[in-house]
Amino acid sequence: MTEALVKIETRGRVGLLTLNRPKVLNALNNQVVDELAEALRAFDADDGIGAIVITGNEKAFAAGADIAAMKDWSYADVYSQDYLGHNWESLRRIRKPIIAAVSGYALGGGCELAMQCDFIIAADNARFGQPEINLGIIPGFGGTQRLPRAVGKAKAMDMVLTARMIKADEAERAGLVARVVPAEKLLDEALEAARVIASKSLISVMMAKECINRAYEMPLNEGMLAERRNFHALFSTEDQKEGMAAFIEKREPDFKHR
Ligand code: CO8
Repeated sequence: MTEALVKIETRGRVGLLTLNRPKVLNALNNQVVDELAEALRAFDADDGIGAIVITGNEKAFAAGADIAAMKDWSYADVYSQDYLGHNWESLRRIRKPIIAAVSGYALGGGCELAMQCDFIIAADNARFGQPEINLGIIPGFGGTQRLPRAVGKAKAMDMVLTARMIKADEAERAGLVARVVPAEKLLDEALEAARVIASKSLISVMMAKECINRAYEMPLNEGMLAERRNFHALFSTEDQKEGMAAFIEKREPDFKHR
């Protein structure tokens, strides 16, 4: 039996996925991505889970796609297997929030995987980069698309064209990461953020995620309308009644959908 490359755990209502190929700095091959996609789909379908954390180890979140696996592939090989298509795309369809807890290197596909998550919490030793240009290729899982949306064109061009890595503090200033924390507190901080999210009404959490993601796909007017209609729809839920009643009654809400 092949060894699992993604460790799957639960902490209360939080699903925790740990990339586990430490000898190659968690380089992402098809097996890792298949396991990741399958675990994410299972957590998404599990009523006991309200939020998910993806992490690596102290030295690397992931140092990119597996160069050793890719090096001899031809155009026909990558095209026919739709490399970066199928399972990589399925990560986009997960409806529950996913936090990337990044320590050490998040390079190439590793940086792209982190950006694919809903937000990134970085350890102070984190390094982000898109070094594909050094290999005679370009980013292939959103680095030319999500990175400029996150950090703006100038910094994205700088990172993609020169392969310059940025440290956690620069990544935070640029808007790539939500928080920077001391390395030894990274997992606790990410799990606590996920626990907080998982304590809310899942239906409003998923709707908020969906609306924010639409901001990337839609013109402002359409996005505003989609937000307003979803806002209206939430008034049909028990959780809206409970959340507002709890506020007025000065108590914690007891949400049904979580
Ligand atoms: N693929 C395969 N093996 C890797 C990778 C990788 N991406 N990164 C590191 N390794 C291996 C090394 O070969 C080495 O193996 P060994 O011990 O057998 O020699 C081991 O991990 C440790 O690495 P180093 O000895 O190099 O460690 P250092 O601390 O000296 O350097 C670095 C760390 C700077 C991170 C260095 O390892 C490095 O530059 N790695 C490659 C980074 C890179 O180029 N990443 C981009 C890859 S291409 C890509 O991601 C395309 C994106 C397509 C989308 C994919 C979707 C997810």
